[in-house]
Amino acid sequence: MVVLSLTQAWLWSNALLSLASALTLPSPNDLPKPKKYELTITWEKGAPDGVERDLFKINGQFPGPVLELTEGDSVEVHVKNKSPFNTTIHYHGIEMMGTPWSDGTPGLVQNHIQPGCDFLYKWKATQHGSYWYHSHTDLQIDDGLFGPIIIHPKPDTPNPYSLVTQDLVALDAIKSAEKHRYPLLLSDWRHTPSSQVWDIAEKSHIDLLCFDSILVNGKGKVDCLTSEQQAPLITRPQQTLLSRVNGSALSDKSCLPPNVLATLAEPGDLTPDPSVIPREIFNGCKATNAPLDVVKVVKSKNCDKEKWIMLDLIATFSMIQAQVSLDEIPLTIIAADGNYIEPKTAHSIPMVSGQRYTVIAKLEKPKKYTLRVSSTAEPQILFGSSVIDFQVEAEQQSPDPSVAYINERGANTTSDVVAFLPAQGKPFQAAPIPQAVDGTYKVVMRQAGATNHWALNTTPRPEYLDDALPLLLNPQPNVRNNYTATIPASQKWVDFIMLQPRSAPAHPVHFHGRHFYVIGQGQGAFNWTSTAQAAAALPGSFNLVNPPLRDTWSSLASQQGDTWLVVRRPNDNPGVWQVHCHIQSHLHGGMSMVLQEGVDALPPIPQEYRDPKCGA
Ligand SMILES: *[C@@H]1O[C@H](CO)[C@@H](O)[C@H](O)[C@H]1NC(C)=O
Ligand SMILES: *[C@@H]1O[C@H](CO)[C@@H](O)[C@H](O)[C@H]1NC(C)=O
Ligand SMILES: *[C@@H]1O[C@H](CO)[C@@H](O)[C@H](O)[C@H]1NC(C)=O
Ligand SMILES: *[C@@H]1O[C@H](CO)[C@@H](O)[C@H](O)[C@H]1NC(C)=O
Ligand SMILES: *[C@@H]1O[C@H](CO)[C@@H](O)[C@H](O)[C@H]1NC(C)=O
Ligand SMILES: [Cu+2]
Repeated sequence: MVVLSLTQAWLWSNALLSLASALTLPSPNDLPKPKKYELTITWEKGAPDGVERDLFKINGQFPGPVLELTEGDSVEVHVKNKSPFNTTIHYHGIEMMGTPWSDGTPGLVQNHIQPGCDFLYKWKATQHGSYWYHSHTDLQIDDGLFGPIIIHPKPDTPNPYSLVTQDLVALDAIKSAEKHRYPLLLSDWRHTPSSQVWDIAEKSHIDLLCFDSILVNGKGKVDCLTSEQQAPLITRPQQTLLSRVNGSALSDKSCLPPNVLATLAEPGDLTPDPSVIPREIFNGCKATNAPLDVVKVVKSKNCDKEKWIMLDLIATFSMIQAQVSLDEIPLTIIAADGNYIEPKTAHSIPMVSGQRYTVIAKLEKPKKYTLRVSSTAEPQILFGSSVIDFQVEAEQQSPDPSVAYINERGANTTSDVVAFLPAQGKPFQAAPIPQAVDGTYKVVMRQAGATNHWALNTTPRPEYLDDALPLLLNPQPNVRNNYTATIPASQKWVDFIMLQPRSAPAHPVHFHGRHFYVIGQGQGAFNWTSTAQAAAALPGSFNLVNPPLRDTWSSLASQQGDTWLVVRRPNDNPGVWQVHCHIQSHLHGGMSMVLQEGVDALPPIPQEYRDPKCGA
């Protein structure tokens, strides 16, 4: 019997669906059982870096529990909101094939899950690799509302391990590492809840408020540097900014001070007012010695011939970008945003908010190895770490501290240190990408009238739309505004040309729904109307053969002039999808737009999503 998957069924029209059910749907007994999770959200006290504050917990823990799935699984996530805030849960990087209603975006596909209410998300794990779930409401990621998703590949999914080694013992050890992989969630953390931080940003029109620590899996400590320790770590761009204000210096939290940040406002912007920022946001650093995250890896004497580990690095950053490195151990990157790549070995990896890398490494000498996360963002010197505690049965562990490849700014400590370049992440067994597209959309990423207001396409998306009737239930194909693009189902492949005019930081651009190919990126004005013209003029800036396949990618900073990014994406998954900057304050400041994709060919929306009840 032909088994029609649920996903396929959802994609069919009503009429075909009933025909299909009559002919080919398996009996209920044959259907695979969905993998069910219950996530109960609460707002409680916690002290991730040794300083107590209010934060979100999920099932009593921060970060939330791992959703551990296998490619092909049907998944049901029952979210119970026992916090005092509206919320929604988004599954970052999950393409939601045929289930746009479970994407978790307020005002796009659902309304907020209000305090005391429930919501049942249903989707299918059509991919494998590392992902994460997180709130898509307000700045709740900054308050800890997230957790990891690991999707194991099906046994017959081709993998790139034989490009790492041909040795059968090593391959066996890698396969066993794959079964016991470790998610590592990397976050920048503040002692002040996000709603207060946003209020301060709104009053001061300064959005680069200090962080207090970096956490790995919700654990970290506060480090304070003296001005003597800061001095050698000050980067040249930071020095340039400091020199704008006579006599200014980094604050004791190692941040550019508010009066320097105020100089980032451009003519016409609302005037920043540093005086309304409470002193403790930038000053009053108090070091803590809270416990770090420890991954204990034990090599047993008899059964392990070699020990490999697989780590899923997940950047849950609110704002920063960082360099990630494991002391003394080169990392072999095998997947980017869940997609296998041709493996590349490096000593450090740059990550921006939302991105994931799956890495493997061979451990030999028993030792405690430090995993370092060092911010490379200008506003602050910020770094954190965790520990890989490697023990070998019946062997003495080396007491020596591990030797770092990178410093507190993510810079190499010796000239031998190699950093991974994301553009080198070529898909493993890449299928050819189409050389022409059916539609081209130009969007302008810009600051919108204040240093904390942003737009993804010229005009910020107003926040009140989060509480409107979800567009998925009421598509508006004729709407004309700058923050909505309507892409008819007839356009099978589409290019997005993302333009970034003068003076802005790099933005981690994230598309919901299907992943995209990063086909071009460069500096200077983008004078062309299509990718084909641009690629003909600047062949060195484009890759139409084996471009990276991602769901989150950093634009180039534009402090030295305009930059641009071109991504190519299939339009084969009808829905209402958000595109936005993953920096939480930029998203909340309006840097977001909506794609109504194939809304002329939407799958029938199940009644439970048309008419959600408070308690599911
Ligand atoms: C900063 O100091 C320089 C000399 O050291 C002086 O020329 C300049 O006017 C000062 N700028 C301000 C804004 O005080
Ligand atoms: C870092 O690498 C660069 C390029 O290889 C090299 O010039 C520089 O000296 C290195 N830094 C240190 C501290 O070794
Ligand atoms: C919570 O969500 C509901 C439904 O979208 C909305 O009406 C209400 O205004 C929201 N409350 C807050 C405080 O945002
Ligand atoms: C939309 O963007 C264009 C420029 O791309 C701008 O001229 C126009 O004013 C914007 N529309 C609105 C309503 O802001
Ligand atoms: C784009 O056009 C501007 C103005 O017409 C011109 O100054 C610039 O050199 C052009 N850039 C490229 C890369 O062709
Ligand atoms: Cu941004």
